[in-house]
Amino acid sequence: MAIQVINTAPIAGQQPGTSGLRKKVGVFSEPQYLENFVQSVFDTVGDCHGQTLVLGGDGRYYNRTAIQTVLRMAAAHGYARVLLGRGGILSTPAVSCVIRKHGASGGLILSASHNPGGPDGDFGIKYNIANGGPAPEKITDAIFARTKELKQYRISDAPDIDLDTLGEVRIEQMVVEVIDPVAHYAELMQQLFDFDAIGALFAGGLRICFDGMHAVSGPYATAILEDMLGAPKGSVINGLPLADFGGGHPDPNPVNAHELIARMSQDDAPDFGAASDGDGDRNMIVGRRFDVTPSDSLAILAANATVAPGYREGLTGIARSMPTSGAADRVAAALGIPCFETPTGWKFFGNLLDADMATLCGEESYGTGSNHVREKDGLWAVLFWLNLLAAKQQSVEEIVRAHWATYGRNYYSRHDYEGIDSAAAAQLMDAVRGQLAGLPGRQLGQYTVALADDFSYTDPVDGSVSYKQGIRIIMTDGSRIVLRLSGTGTEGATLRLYLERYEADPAQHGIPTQQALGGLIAIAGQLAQISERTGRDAPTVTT
Ligand code: VG1
Ligand code: CO
Repeated sequence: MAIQVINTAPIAGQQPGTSGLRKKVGVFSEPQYLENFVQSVFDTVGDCHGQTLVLGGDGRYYNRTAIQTVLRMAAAHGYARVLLGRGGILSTPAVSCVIRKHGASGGLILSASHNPGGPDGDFGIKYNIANGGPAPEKITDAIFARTKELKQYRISDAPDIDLDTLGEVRIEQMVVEVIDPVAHYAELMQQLFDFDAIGALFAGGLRICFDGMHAVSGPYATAILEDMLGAPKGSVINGLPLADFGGGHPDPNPVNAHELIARMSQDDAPDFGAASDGDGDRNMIVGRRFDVTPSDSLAILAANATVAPGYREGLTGIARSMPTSGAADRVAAALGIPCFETPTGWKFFGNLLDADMATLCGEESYGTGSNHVREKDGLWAVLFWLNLLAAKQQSVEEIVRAHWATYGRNYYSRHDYEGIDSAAAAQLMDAVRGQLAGLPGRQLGQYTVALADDFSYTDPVDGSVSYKQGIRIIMTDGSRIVLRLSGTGTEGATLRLYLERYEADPAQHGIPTQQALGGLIAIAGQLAQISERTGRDAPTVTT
């Protein structure tokens, strides 16, 4: 075994987006593509000697090859130890958990999360820091800057190691410890939730369906829901991680998780349904013939947090991404705690959690989490909901309707226009930006504009500022239209249109969502000339 220094040249476009670097598998497997990026990460984080790195991925195509490369490079940089999930598997929240538990200096997650996988699909890589959370922008910016000047990378010429046997092996001076991907995570969940009460629900006949979507969460859900909590075998469907996710798209929304939605719509539907995404950090919660909007889910968990042993003491604050509905703000106000509004992406929650300014965080994109780790966490949200069902002895739908009756309902929807022309998308955003100054005070349909801006965020902990985080048009009654471009896609651009309207009157809580938001949808379409500029007369995905 020897450490080699290989000459390379900068590769364009290695800029991390909302959540790491994501590209087509074909791009990632080009010579030196992965090596260049990993070298830039190691150069940015500084001296790795004696440090521990956590490594794992969501099992998608190219995962096992990439794991071997990262191991050889970590060995060449002096890491003392790598904690590697068996089979190269670790969910994103499990990586966060293991980093924290073992005092690792960081972790590399190999995943493109909710993006499709397989040889023609996407691959991705993300660096997490010592608190277990995604590297903040100043680090991802520095990594990108480094990719533009890279001349060499360091790698061991050691042979591949066996990824599937628990225990320790060496590469150069570095110990690779292959760990059970589930054990640490399951132990943490046991500390946070009332497993006896949830187990009693299953013993009493509660039926659930958890759709693993052939992605990383299957083994976690099977171990925790079926083996530890006693849910009947078969409660977890599509539980085996597959390199191509079984041909599906592991993005848990009612469109992609159609098998789950079909089951939850049957006459003998289970009482509770849930799905997670490629890397296990998202959650979709479904009742019988009843979908829970992610923004509502955050608000409901916050309002009832003390039912779970891990949150008995209450919350210090709540944080939500800007496009996420204001339902959580109403709960925060009632609890007398602050609610923070951050840009999209989990990296912005890290400082608030570290400073104990927020306990629960959430995004409208099926992401919810807390200070137990520094990532959003799909199965955690599912267990929280089960703990809530156990405490309330009510159905999912009853819990949501009761919440609306108390706090009012924030009607909410997101319209995605995927794979549109990048230049047209940029022009659309610029054209709306150009109108912002003239909007306040203007009457649009039944609404009057109160505020129109391009959201910028000043981190209350370190004072760093992030600009251009999404256009928001806020009406005098609090209704909102938000527009931004996705930072996770790999093909063309994706326009996201977020719509929100608050309704206090319980008699008005039964309107179909798209109808309730019809006025705002029409205004957004006109302001942004969406169909003219995208060439689409409807969104590709509506959630
Ligand atoms: C999307 C979501 C965002 C989420 C991000 C990563 O980003 O909107 O809320 O944090 O994906 O989620 P964007 O830039 O495409 O809107 V995951 O589960 O793909 O890591
Ligand atoms: Co994800």
